[in-house]
Formats: sequence, C-alpha cells, structure tokens
Amino acid sequence: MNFGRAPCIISRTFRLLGNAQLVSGSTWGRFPSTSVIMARRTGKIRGYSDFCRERNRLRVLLDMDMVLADFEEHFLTKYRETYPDAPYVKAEDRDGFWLRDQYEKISPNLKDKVQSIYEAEFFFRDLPEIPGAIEAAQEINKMEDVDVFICTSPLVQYKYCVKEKFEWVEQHLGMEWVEKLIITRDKTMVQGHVLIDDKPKIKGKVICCLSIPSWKHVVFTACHNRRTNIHGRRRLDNWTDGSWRNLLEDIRKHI
Ligand code: T3P
Ligand code: MG
Repeated sequence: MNFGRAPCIISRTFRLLGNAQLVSGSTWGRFPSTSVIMARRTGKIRGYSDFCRERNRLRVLLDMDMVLADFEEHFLTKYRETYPDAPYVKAEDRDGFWLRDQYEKISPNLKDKVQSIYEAEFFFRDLPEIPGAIEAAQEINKMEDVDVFICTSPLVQYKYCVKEKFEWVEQHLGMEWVEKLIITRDKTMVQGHVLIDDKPKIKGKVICCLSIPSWKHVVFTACHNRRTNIHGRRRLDNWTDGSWRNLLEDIRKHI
C-alpha cells in the first residue's frame, strides 16, 4: 500500500464531505445539495441536464486590493504627500506582502506612519483601478456558466475600510456588484473554483484542519510578490494582455 498518498486522499475526502455537508447553497458536491433538491421541488431546476449544467458552472473569486484596486500605488502617493521627509520604498524595490514589515526594517518608527496612511478615512474609497481590471471583471460576469464574486479581507482597523470597500465597488462596478462582495478575514472558508489573489500565502481554518480550500489559488502579480517563490502555483501577470481568458477556460476544464 502506498502510504505516501494517504494525506492527499484524506484531504480530498474532507473536501468532498465539506462540500456536501457544510455548503447547502453549493451545487458541486458529489450528490445534489439541499438547495438543488429544493430548486427541483420549486421547479427552478427541472431535470438531470439542468442539474449537470448547474454543477459545471465556474465560480470565480476575485481579490480586491492589488487585483482590482491599486493599494500599493495609492499608498505610496499618500505616504509621500503626508511624510515628505521620511524614507520610502519605490515600487521596484517592494518585497514581501505587508508594507509595514518592509518599512519597519528601514526604521522601527516608520511602522506607525505606514499604518496611519491606510487606516485613514477615504484611503480605500479613493484607490485607483488596476489597469484593465474593471473591463475584465465585467467580461467575466457576462461569460456563460460563470459566477463571479469579489472576495476581500478587511483591515483589523475596519472603521473606514469595510464601508469604503462597498463604496468602491458601487462606484467602479455598479450596484449589481455590491451583491457580489464577500468581505471575510478567512478566504479559505469561501467556496469557489479559483481565487485570483496577490497574497502569496493565504491562510485560514480550512488550510490548517487537514483539508484544502475548494479553490485553486492563482497569484496575481504585484510589485511586492514579483520575486516571491509561489511554489508551483500559476500566476496571472495583468488584466491587459487577455491571458486571463485562457486561464479561466483551463480551470473550467478541470472542475
Ligand atoms: P484584499 O484582501 O482585497 O487584498 O488587509 C486588508 C486589505 O488590505 C487586504 O485586501 C489586503 C490589503 N493590504 C495590502 O495589500 N497590503 C498591506 O500591507 C496591508 C496592511 C493591507
Ligand atoms: Mg489583495
């Protein structure tokens, strides 16, 4: 017996059980979930072919900061305006996800300055768009058999951030997208086939507990992760060269 495969088999089993038991709204378990059974009763899903089509829908989760909204560029602009005499890190020298960690290495007293920028009112509301992101998101939303959601984490200092994330989405994508906004500190709990996110390591309860998240993580390239080892995961470098279309079609083949 090949015991080397055991952890993989165990985690797949947990994943399937998780789909079937926990996510009653999902239609991609190994057997119809409660919502599918209810939909059949109410006539929303009529037969086996409708059920199969529902199961083959691709669910795309888009991270917000550094995938749709340019957190880093806005941070640097505001930081340099507010603290013109303080040292700063150019985009090409950024390394590592957390801004405050890199600034703290330059001087411990920069940490508070850094936090004061993104914790300020209107910081999240005024983020510029990542080039091509809004157009791509709208196109994904119109694709056949695709559901798209925005999956973003709030700052622990959530006072302005949460409200302003809603405002940003309404302003840049429209009211319809406010319904698609999932704000959570733990993205591993969210169901999807793919999560496009710039954070190289996404941690959460599901990854810790002998299980794996439902989604594949595609790392969106940002200034802070260009040099980061992403351990064989796929990257998406931008929204402008159209390569995201092939990426999604590829992922669809494996659902
Ligand atoms: P998102 O999950 O949309 O990428 O931490 C809260 C949000 O702010 C989260 O948004 C990530 C983003 N963020 C950075 O990108 N870099 C940082 O240094 C900090 C503090 C937050
Ligand atoms: Mg992000």
